[in-house]
Amino acid sequence: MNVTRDFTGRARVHNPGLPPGQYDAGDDWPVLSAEVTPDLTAADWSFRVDGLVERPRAWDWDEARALPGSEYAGDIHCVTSWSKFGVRFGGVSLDAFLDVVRPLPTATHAVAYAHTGYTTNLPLADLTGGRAWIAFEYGGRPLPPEHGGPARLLVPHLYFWKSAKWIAGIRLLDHDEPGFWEQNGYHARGNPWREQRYAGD
Ligand SMILES: Nc1nc2c(c(=O)[nH]1)N[C@H]1C(S)=C(S)[C@@H](COP(=O)(O)O)O[C@H]1N2
Ligand SMILES: [Mo]
Repeated sequence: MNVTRDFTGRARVHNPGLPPGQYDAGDDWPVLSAEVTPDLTAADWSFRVDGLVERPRAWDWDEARALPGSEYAGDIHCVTSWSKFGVRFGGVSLDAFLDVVRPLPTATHAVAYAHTGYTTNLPLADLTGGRAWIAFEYGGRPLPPEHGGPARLLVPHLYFWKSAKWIAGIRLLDHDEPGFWEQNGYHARGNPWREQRYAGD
């Protein structure tokens, strides 16, 4: 961190962990949902991986929770310009699911979809290598319903709209297929460090 003074003489902390155009939301965690929070219990929840894979399959809550646990501790960045530092999510690495279904060599992209119908597209490479999770917990507690509980996708190195709440499945494709926000002008990948907010950025 380095401290600079703005024109009023107020000290401002510039955090090098803050991507361009973002601000630190501090303790706030805004809720951003295009849908009404669904009434989705753990018993109703399931997660499916299919499309260009050798063995498509679905996991129910107990099956998903039985997979080896994995934590993310770090930052998240919303395209509406808030970032949140030092958050902690608990869940299962997406690699654990992909190891079971075995993506075909032709799979290059994915569409993640929610139990509500929300969709978002990602390059498959952004979902592998320990950089994406199915998250069940936040700060050691069950993920609150408004934040995607019982389970959400978490892809913290991309803008947070890629982290689909109430995640229902991921379909692997051989092409990029724009999701909900991407069809409405947002960037196909959404790397906050390159400020890929809108198509063409
Ligand atoms: N199902 C679903 N997932 C979603 C969204 C949504 O509207 N519906 N909004 C996205 C956006 S734009 C952001 S910034 C984050 C917000 O997550 P939060 O409400 O937990 O902060 O969820 C993402 N995932
Ligand atoms: Mo967002």
